[in-house]
This record gives sequence, C-alpha cells and structure tokens, in this order.
Amino acid sequence: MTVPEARTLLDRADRVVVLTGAGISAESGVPTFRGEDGLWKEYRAEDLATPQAFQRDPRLVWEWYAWRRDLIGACEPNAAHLALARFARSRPGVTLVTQNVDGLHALAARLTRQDDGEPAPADDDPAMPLELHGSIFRVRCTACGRRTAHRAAVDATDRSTLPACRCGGLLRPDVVWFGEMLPARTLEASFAAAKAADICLVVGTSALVHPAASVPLATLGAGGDLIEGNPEPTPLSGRCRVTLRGGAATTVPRILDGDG
Ligand code: BV8
Ligand code: ZN
Repeated sequence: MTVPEARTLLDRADRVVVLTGAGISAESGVPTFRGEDGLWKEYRAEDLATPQAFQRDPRLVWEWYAWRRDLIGACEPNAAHLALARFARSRPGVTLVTQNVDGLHALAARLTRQDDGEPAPADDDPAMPLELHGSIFRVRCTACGRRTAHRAAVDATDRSTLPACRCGGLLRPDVVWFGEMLPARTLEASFAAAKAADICLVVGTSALVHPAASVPLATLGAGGDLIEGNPEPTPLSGRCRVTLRGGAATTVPRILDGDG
C-alpha cells in the first residue's frame, strides 16, 4: 500500500521539498556516518569534523577528508539520485535539499542533462540541490576566505604538504563542521521551500543533526506531510504519512518514476 499511497500524495502535491542524507549515497558506495560500516565508527565526529580539530591537527583532519575524497571521487550517482534529478525537472515546485557533501546530486543533474543531449545544468537548474553542508570537492582559505573547486589529490603526509592558497593561507574543506553556521542563504531557501511544501520527502537520513533535521519539521508545522525512505526507523518515522522501508535506489525510483 505504501508505494501507491506515496505516489498519490506526490501527484496531488503542488510543491515538494526533498531532504537527503548519507543513506541516499550508500548504494553508490559512499559510507554513511552512523551505519554498520559508518564513518564515525573509526573516528569520532568531535575528533575530526570540527574547527577545533582542524585548528589542533589540520594534517589529521585533511587525512580523513583526503581518504573520503578519493573514495567518493570513484562513486557514481545511483538510481535514486538520477530519479530525483528527473523528478525535479519533470514538474514545477520541486526543491532538492541535501546534507551530503559528496556532490552526487549535482553529478546526477549533469548526467541526466547529458542523457537528454542537453548542455550542463545551470546553478538554478531544479535538479541542482541546495547543499546545506557544503562540498567535499571545494576548499576555502583559512586566511583570505577564497573558495575554489578542488579535486586534486591532497597529500596529508605532513603539515607542509597540505593544500595552500595563492595568498599562502592553509586551505580547508569547504564543508560545515559541528558548531559552525550553515550557509545562511542556503538555509533560508531550504526552510522557505519546506514551509511552502505540501510534501517533504526525507531520504536516507538519521534525522539527528540540526538544523538540517528540522527542515521536514517546517513542512509539518505548515500543515504538510512527510514521506520517509529509509531501511531503518528514525525520530521522524512516527510523524510520516508514509514510510518506505528499503534502500533508496529501489524505493525512490518506484515512487517517482512510477515503475514497479
Ligand atoms: C550548528 C558535513 C549552530 C561535514 C556534517 C543538541 C541538540 C540539537 C543540536 C545540537 C545539539 N548539540 C549540538 C548541536 C548542534 C549540532 C548537532 O546537530 N549535533 C547533533 C549530533 C546532536 N549541529 C551543528 O553543529 C550544526 N551547526 O548547529 O551551528 C551554531 C549556532 C551559533 C553559532 C555557531 C553555530 C552543523 C552540523 C553540520 C555537521 N556537518 N557533515 C562532513 O560531511 O564531513 S553532519 C553529517 O551528519 C551529515 O552531513 C548529516 O547532516 C549528518 C547526519 O548524517 P546522515 O546524513 O543522516 O547520515 P547517517 O549516517 O547519520 O544516517 C544514514 C541514514 O541512512 C540512516 O538512517 C540509515 O538507516 C539510512 N540508510 C542506510 N542505507 C540506506 C539508507 N537510506 C536509504 N537507502 C539506503 N541504502
Ligand atoms: Zn587565501
């Protein structure tokens, strides 16, 4: 019953906001944070994903991010990312919001354009996500603040081999760490879309980290409904109209492409 119900809710909705977390990229081979093979298992968030950790030991933090960049760089968007990109373009009123820093939604936006023989998507393409926590393939200078795309391999063997800005400042991953503010415009746009949405589709997040995990609550607070796609229950599950227990690469195409 859940798939047809989810599809009916989405068909009836004028506006849909989608919030994704690490789980949507799990089937692409990107480890989640808290799962069995979770990233946080070997490391503790406090040890690595904080400005204090970077201040204390930039080499160790860069070692973790260099490892993740190598791993993520070899991953492809899966059927869930691709179905969401097509869905966002298939009708007005869809906003994609992601907590992920892996860039797989943006890559799916590009690949689906390529498939249709179209030019690369502009930044305002509906299939391009609002990235609440930044991008692992962008760096920011700790001295002058300059942001640039950066996919080159990072040599984290020594403090002296870490990436540096042309101003000489040490570069850091341009992601949001614990205790850091999220990009204001992106956050505002995400909550505005959530408040205006009839449906918030929440895929692959443990819904534990705020303010991202409050995006679906904004839809609820404004009278909208939640649909959750997650093999496990989360703090949001009890408040969802429909919960799809399964992997995103199966459940998301089912409710969006209408097949299966
Ligand atoms: C801020 C980027 C304020 C970096 C990340 C107490 C209460 C409320 C809040 C707080 C609190 N104490 C501290 C806080 C604030 C803190 C927070 O929320 N902490 C939590 C732990 C309680 N938040 C912050 O610090 C934020 N900033 O609040 O600033 C402020 C105010 C004033 C002045 C200054 C600042 C910043 C948080 C951002 C941290 N950065 N990532 C990087 O990636 O390296 S967080 C990271 O974990 C993710 O980005 C994501 O947001 C978050 C949660 O991870 P998920 O994506 O949900 O992944 P997870 O592994 O947890 O779950 C995976 C899910 O997928 C599971 O449910 C699983 O079942 C499912 N799944 C598995 N396989 C599949 C699947 N689903 C579908 N298909 C599958 N195949
Ligand atoms: Zn600089």
